[in-house]
Amino acid sequence: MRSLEKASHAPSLREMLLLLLTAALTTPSSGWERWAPRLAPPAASRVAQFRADGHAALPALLQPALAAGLLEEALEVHRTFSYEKGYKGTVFFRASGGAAQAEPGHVPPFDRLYNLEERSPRLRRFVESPHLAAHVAAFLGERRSLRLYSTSLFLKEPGDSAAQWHKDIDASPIVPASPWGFATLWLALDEVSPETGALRFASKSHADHCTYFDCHLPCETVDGCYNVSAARRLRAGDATLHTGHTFHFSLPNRSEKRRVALTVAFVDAAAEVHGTLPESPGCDFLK
Ligand SMILES: O=C(O)CCC(=O)C(=O)O
Repeated sequence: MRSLEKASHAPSLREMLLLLLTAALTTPSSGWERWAPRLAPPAASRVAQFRADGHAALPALLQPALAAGLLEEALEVHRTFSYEKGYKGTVFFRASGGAAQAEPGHVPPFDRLYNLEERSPRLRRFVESPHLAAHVAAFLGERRSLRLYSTSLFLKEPGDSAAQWHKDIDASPIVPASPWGFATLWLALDEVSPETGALRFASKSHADHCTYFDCHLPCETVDGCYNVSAARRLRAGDATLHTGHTFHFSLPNRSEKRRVALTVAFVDAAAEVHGTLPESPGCDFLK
């Protein structure tokens, strides 16, 4: 009798499995952790390359499944806003809920959506992950404390144009304490190749003072001044990192394939962030 009583209180194997399944499906963190993955610390050689050149490749930063999930989320934000409105161009999502079109009258080279985490809790979970910031901080300096500055989706359809030479600092009203106080993580969510619109960087250009406000190039053109990196082939989940002071551009999409990248820009927690850029850039060739 005693043993029967015991048996009636002990859950059967079937009940145990059901309990486990229910727990897995109802725990708030279920599936949630995958959007903020722990990342292995970068190799010292990669950090050294980044410090010397102002840019570096971060192969296989994200698991393919996460890259696919981010792509799906980002495209959903893009679809529900841009495509339903028949709009192509640049959109800033605001925390207040509104979406504002930037650069009225300007024909953009490709679709750019900024701050899309405002429309997707999963994207927010990813871009605000302390693991992601810590990984970037390891490139910028061990003790650096970073905060999220902006995120963007850069979507290049077949036929879309190049992005011209620029430094991200040119378009950002921020004053980091040093060239290591601003960096952009550029995540490939599709295959990237020279044909679909890969990025190219001017190595060591981060070391020369040149911002939206004031620019002194050591010679006449960016290509003439620096060694320009080859266009890297990337798989979904691969990334590159460049400082806000590193000149870069992206090639046009001459292929039949779409190219999607998600960028996450970080600034030094101590950087000054202003509301707007000055009316006219001080640097002639950026006008
Ligand atoms: O994705 C692109 O084609 C352009 C990216 C870019 O200009 C940037 O990351 O600042």
